Amino acid sequence: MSNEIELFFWATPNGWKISIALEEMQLPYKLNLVDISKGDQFKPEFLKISPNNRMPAIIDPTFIDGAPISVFESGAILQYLARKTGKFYGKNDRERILIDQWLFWQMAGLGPMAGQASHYRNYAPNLVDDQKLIEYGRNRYFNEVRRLFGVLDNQLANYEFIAGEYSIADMACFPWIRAYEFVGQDLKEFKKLSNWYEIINSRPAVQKGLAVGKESKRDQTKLNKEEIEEQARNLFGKK
Ligand SMILES: N[C@@H](CCC(=O)N[C@@H](CS)C(=O)NCC(=O)O)C(=O)O
Repeated sequence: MSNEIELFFWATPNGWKISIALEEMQLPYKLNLVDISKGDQFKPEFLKISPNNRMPAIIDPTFIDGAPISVFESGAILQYLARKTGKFYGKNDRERILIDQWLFWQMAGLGPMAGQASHYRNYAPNLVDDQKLIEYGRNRYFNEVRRLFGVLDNQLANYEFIAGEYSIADMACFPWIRAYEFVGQDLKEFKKLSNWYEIINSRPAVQKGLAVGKESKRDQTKLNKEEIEEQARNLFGKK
């Protein structure tokens, strides 16, 4: 069996993160094109390794325990490859923590926001009239969150918690699932996710964590005009 890493790839910024890393680390790899414009990302065999129907993803046939391993999410792939090779991930924990901060900044900020900016500049104008853009944008985000809730629901069909045992992955996702009403979702539609939500919500440490800072949070429905304007200036750059 070949030792080559299989790269599931399409030529986009997220795909290039991994092709660049593989080249930099001089790891041999086999390219599998996932033509996202043709819907390859929804093929069942691809969903088995990338349940969020997004590329890039990899399969490494030679994981340390001898069994192959698959990884999706470009940030997790970069961390995996860097750990595997011992390259480009700092010399000690202090350096790694610095790298992690910028990696997560890219994954959670630069990437998603630049992606949406590109969507609204390059794709949305072909899909909808200017007057309909607000409604279109609202629906786009609603549908995307609904899809993501569904991805987690599927994951929880196989695992009690997101990644097997209770972990920081559950702690990261829980507050956003808890905001389901705020983001227009009906949790009842997602059976496993609702069940997971109740289990996490009943943990005393979670309740303690949720109570932190409660008293300093302002009730949005009670803000006056000046407060609304100040908030809009600070949060959304409104002049
Ligand atoms: N957070 C993901 C994002 C990956 C992503 O958005 N990939 C896009 C192309 S750049 C994709 O596969 N899109 C397919 C789709 O939207 O169905 C990562 O960093 O791996």
